[in-house]
Amino acid sequence: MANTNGVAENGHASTVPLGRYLWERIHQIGVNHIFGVPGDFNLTLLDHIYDVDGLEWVGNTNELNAAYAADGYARVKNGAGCLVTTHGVGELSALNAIAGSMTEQVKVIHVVGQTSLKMQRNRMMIHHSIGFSPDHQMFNHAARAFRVAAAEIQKAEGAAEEIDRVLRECFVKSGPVYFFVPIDLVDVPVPSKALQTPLNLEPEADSQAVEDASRAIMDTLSSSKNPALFVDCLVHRHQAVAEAKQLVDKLAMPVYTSNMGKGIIDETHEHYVDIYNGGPSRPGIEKAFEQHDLILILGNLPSDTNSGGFTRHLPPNTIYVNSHHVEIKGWKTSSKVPLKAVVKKLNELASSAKIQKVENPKHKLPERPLEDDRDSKEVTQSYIWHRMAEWMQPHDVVFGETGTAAFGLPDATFPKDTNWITQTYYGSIGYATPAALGADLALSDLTKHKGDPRGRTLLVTGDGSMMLTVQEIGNMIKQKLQPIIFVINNAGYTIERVIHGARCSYNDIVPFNYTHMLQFFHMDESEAKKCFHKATNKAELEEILAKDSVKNPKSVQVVEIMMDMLDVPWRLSTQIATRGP
Ligand code: TPP
Repeated sequence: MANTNGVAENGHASTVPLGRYLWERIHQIGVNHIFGVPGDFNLTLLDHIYDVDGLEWVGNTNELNAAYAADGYARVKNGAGCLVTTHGVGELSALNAIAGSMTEQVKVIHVVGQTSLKMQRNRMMIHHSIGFSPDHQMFNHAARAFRVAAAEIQKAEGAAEEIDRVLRECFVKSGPVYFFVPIDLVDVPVPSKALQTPLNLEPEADSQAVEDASRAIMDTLSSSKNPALFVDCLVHRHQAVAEAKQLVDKLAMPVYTSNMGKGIIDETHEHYVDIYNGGPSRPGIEKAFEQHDLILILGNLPSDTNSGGFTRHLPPNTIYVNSHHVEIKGWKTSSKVPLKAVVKKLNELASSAKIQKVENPKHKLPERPLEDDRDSKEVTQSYIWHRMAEWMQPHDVVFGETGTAAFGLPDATFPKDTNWITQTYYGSIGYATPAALGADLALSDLTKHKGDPRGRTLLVTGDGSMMLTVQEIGNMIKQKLQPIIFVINNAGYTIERVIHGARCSYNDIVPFNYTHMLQFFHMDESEAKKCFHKATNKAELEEILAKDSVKNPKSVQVVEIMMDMLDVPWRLSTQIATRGP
């Protein structure tokens, strides 16, 4: 016999409500926190979250922030993040962030509470719909280009299988997926038997094709005189970080990365060289990279902002280990050759391969030149990023928001096990603040459930970007989180100023008085005073960085840093100068 939740008293229910099935599965694949905003079409669906042990509702101040938070959570967990929105108004507000997750191949699960089947069939003029005979699926259709799969649930039969299929797609393709749940289907019973078997989230692999491709890669590497490895961000998305690190040890070749792949390979590793970004690379790197006669690229993402405005020069025989296939000497494997399986196989083959020993060219590069402005008392772009990197600790999660931070931080060498997060390809400003909320929750999860050391979340954002999604700082306080937020106060959109219209009013912003921010977001007045810090020059910044309460935060810390409105990192000015067509 089943209880009110459809769960049998012997613990093995034959059915569960559809809503519960969905949450059980989402929890099983590693999600512990649900982001989103309630609405009258998802309330009963939200009720079922509380039925699942270990699953917690977080809630956000708007749906855009919820989707960004789910993205940040997913990146830190190296799994999926999840948000819930309501029909029309809610799902549409999340769409920009979902598009970002699609572009950057992040696993975000978007659950939409829809109008009832009857309302949909009769095209009723229900609130949040459009027009006189509204198509209630209009919003669903608008989101088609921004997801890798969707479950458009219209009946109980087959719904459980559809949920499983779509969750699997989220991992296999690494991207956002949607679940559209009509409000009248939330409580219909669906078979629960499948819940006893964990979902298989691994992509299907043709083992012979994986073996053949890996052997071909090893043969080509062995015949090269000066090979190198390039590790990019899709290695992370396809959950092959551990395997890639192992390969770096085994191949013992020089390793380069991109702006987005930074941090995957320990930057203090003996074989790590630097970011190779075509023209905007550190002095000496472009030349060193271009001397290699063969490059093995893992998880390439060659967008303009991730390739120095398309100025990378790769030898014609470059080997690409892509998400689902390998390209070698112009020959492409089938699509059943997943990245992780290939890197694993390469590790097996590497022990017996005879690969040319190549010295790390880093040791022959000139020292970083001293900055012209090193004696400046002001906080400058050429000073701050290296200083910040010295201050970082292993296991930190570091966000560089689109703006000068995203171009400045890549210049600095991070400690081991730093998780570097930027939205370098999609570049939607406002991303990093809510994503940092998601990340800090994910860090708590990892400590609680896996015993990982509690890393810190460092959010480095421009004042212009933070304005878009600043409300989520209130949520950080509410959730008792402890990120350290560095706000670059350079009086507006500096990155845009250096592209065009340096002093035009369109690059000015609405100025904030950050002194009151934490209190406005309901931090206790005396605590808020201790948690807000302002640096108008280097000496003040040094004092702040030395404080134990900032180094080892127990609550949200805000550090406002005053900088010049036209000062930019060299990587940004070089990238602008070398911009492709
Ligand atoms: N709107 C969105 C949603 N995303 C964008 N990328 C832009 C507009 C264009 N844009 C890119 S960077 C930027 C703008 C407006 C300014 C960022 O300024 P800020 O955060 O203050 O950083 P700074 O460059 O000053 O360090």
